[in-house]
Amino acid sequence: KSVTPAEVNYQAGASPLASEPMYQSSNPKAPAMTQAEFEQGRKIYFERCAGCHGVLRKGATGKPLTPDITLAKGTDYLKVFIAYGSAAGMPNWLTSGEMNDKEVDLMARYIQQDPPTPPEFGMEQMKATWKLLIDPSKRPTKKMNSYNIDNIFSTTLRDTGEVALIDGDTKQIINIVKTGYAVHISRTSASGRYLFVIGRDAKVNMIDLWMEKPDNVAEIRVGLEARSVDTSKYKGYEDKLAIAGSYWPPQFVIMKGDTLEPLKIVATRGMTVDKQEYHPEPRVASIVASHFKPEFVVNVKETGKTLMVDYSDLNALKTTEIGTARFLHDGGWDSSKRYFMVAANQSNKIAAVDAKEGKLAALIDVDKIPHPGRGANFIHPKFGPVWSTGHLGGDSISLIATDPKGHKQYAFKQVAVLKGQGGGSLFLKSHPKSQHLYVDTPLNPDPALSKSVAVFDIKNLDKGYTVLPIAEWAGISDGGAQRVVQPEFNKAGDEVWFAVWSAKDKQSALVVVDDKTLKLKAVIKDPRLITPTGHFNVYNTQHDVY
Ligand code: DHE
Repeated sequence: KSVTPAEVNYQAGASPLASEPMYQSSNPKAPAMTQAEFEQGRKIYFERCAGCHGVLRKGATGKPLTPDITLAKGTDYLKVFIAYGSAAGMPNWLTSGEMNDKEVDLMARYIQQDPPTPPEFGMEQMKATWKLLIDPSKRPTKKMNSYNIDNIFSTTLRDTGEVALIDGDTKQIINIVKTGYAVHISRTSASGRYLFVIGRDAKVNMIDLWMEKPDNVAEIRVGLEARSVDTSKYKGYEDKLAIAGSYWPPQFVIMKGDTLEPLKIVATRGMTVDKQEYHPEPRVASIVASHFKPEFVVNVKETGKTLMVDYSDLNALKTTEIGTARFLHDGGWDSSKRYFMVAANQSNKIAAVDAKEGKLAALIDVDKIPHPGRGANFIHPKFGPVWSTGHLGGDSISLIATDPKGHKQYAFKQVAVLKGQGGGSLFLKSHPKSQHLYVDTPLNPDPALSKSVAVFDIKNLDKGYTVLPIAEWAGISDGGAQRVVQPEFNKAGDEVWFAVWSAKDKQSALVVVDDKTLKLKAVIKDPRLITPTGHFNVYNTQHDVY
């Protein structure tokens, strides 16, 4: 199975585990390495390789690299692979200039050693990092600012370990809040008052939007590496609980919704859905809160299982384990919020999970490496309500019908495929008030495509798309490899925001487009907006409008 360069770039981000001390057992059969060489190998491994091959090298997007396999191949064979890559998607680390001869030799020897194991992270470790900065009794009892908090955007500043809170009405920065390293997502509590932010280093920050100047009120580290956070949304449980899932250790934790006090940790290690073999490192990918039951929907990547975790009694915890497909990644609700549509990206499938019945509704084949973000919902003139995804591995945009009541014959089938600008797409978006579907292509190797987005007219999907030159509109003179990433609507659904993501030492911007006219509406530039990537509108995130 081949992997595209876009996918490799996407996965090969540095893991915060690079700087963690780890237990190492020596392997007498492996080629000799000095302690210093070993440390360097470990660092490179976590910066370059762990995203695809896994912390324990059991394999995910990339092949397994455990010593039983690598020792049999030997140093010379492994060196060729590392240096020149493979058609299946292994990068050419030497010829691309990212590693030198010495490093290639070092890595070939390193992967024949036993994988070092990062430490576990249980209740004692979590509690030691937990900081209740402002006790709930000392917080405002009403909104103390004049912001229209429903229309605030929380923007990830990836390389500074911060989020920018931006007033969606005035486009002014309200505050730059310190968070974890390389923040991944922001999610809003059921009431819309609190924002939860998670960093790649598994630090969760809780921001109170009622404060005169919204800022952190609590923080905790829930592990050593993580990507997902959400809060309880079922009636009667609004703002009561929060949940965060981690990549390492493979587990999730349920916390108090007003303080982040950790209450219950659950491991995700276990058997895979297909071969039913033990996996020691099943990472927690997307998590959402159900609107139908007091449940969190937890998607476990390497086992290919969706866990419906009933939070009504944390001691007698009931979990419905739904077999879906490997390797689960990102997803979102259909417009009825009954079906969770999640990408099993290495199986090229979308799993539709029925949150009302607690079972798999369908597994739908799509193109190579679906990557929906939360996906985009709209009403198709013929097929009724559809949910859509773009792909990292190709230019197609899949429309999947999601209305088994009104459009039974189409339900959970891929009913149409649109041709977009190209592969390397990460996110797409529409809005109930909009007639448009916006599709980004930030990881496409062609700068013309990574700097622009495609817009489809929902009423005339056959007409093809219009291209919006978003990066050009940002008017950044020093150029560089800007990537336009993630369409996100404002609360009213009449404007769409995009991040123009430049290198850390270059100017970035946010570009706002008028949804009716598809014309430029505003450019937000500020020296503090360093490497903006994801951005999350409070209201739309709170109500799962996308
Ligand atoms: Fe993401 C969502 C994991 C790289 C921006 N990303 C997610 C989710 C997961 C995930 C599991 C779903 C969270 C949820 O809904 O609960 N992302 C990973 C990776 O493992 C990966 C491939 C490699 C890594 O090193 O982290 C990765 N992601 C990236 C990026 O390079 C992006 C483009 C820029 C960045 O900020 O790092 C990026 N990911 C995002 C964004 C979302 C996301 C903006 C939320 C989309 C949404 O609409 O909700």
